[in-house]
Amino acid sequence: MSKKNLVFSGVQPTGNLHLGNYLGAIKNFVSLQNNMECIFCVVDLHAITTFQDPKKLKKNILETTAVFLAAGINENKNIIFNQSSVAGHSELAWILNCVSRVGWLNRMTQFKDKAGKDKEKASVGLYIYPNLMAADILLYKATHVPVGADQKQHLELARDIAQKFNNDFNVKEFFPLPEALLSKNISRVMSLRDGTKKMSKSEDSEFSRINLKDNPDDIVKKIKKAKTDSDPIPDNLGDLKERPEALNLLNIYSDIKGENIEKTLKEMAGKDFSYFKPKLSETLIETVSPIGNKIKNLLKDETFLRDVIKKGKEKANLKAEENLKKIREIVGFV
Ligand code: AQP
Repeated sequence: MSKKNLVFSGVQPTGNLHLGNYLGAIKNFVSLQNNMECIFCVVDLHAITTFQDPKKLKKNILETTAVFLAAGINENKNIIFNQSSVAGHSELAWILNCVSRVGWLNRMTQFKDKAGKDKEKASVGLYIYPNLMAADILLYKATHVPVGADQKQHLELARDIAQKFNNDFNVKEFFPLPEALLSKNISRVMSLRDGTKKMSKSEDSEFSRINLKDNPDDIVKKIKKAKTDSDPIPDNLGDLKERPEALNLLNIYSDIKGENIEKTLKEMAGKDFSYFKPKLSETLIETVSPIGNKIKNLLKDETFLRDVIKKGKEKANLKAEENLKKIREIVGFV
């Protein structure tokens, strides 16, 4: 099957973009743009699956656009746009709602985590979110999707939906089966307060995450307060099995340095976290602060940011409409 490679990925404009979003996904976007055609989307339709204050949502859509640009995504080479501006996402999502199965959605662990104990009160949108994610990807016939490990299950569902659509309508290989591209070193950045939970925007404690807009003082404070234990750093990975917080900090350090964790363990073996933490803060400040400063500067020029997503929308819409025309025909719409 010789299908043209195409990357699609999205980030929700729900504020507080953090180190997990950057190391798990956005950093990967930046390297992929050199070898593949890429579409990067501010997924505002996903954001409203939990209530968003309309004023904050507008601000966050522009801020997420600024994060893409500040991280190094080239807006001329790639398509950057917001999801709600291309109506095809919602149209294909409805078609795929009718292809996807209730039993498949019931297995999605993110819905269980996000809906919590009172799932009767969660929005229907939150429940069918994975079908919309499948539509986002398949609308462009994307072949590769860079995501953090938390999205892997949704991507497997997108493959199942694509396969079922191809079988149901007897259009072999119409939709390519998209592949997840996980970051090699650290596909899941954990909370700084609890090494068994992922770093997340919605976690109440600011001390659980490093935000991309944090200033150097915040970073130093957060790393100082990050949970660890009193044992020294071991010389092998096996000894970190029962120490999730220690493993997380060492993983973050290694990923930012572009080294594997074994090399970090060689360098740090026998040292205490009181020695390691200032080194980690320094490394984080070198990487995060320039991105944070660029985000803050870009936010001063709202007209430019609006222009970037407007141009992106026009390019994305052309591609979406071309595929949708065929999809409507396959489904039997007149
Ligand atoms: N902790 C993480 N480690 C690695 N990757 C992560 N991603 C998110 N958190 C981590 C990846 O970032 C991309 C964009 O995520 P998103 O903002 O669209 O949604 P999310 O996964 O729901 O992000 P959050 O921060 O966890 O938000 P809340 O708190 O609202 O649930 C995705 O590729 C994701 O895998």
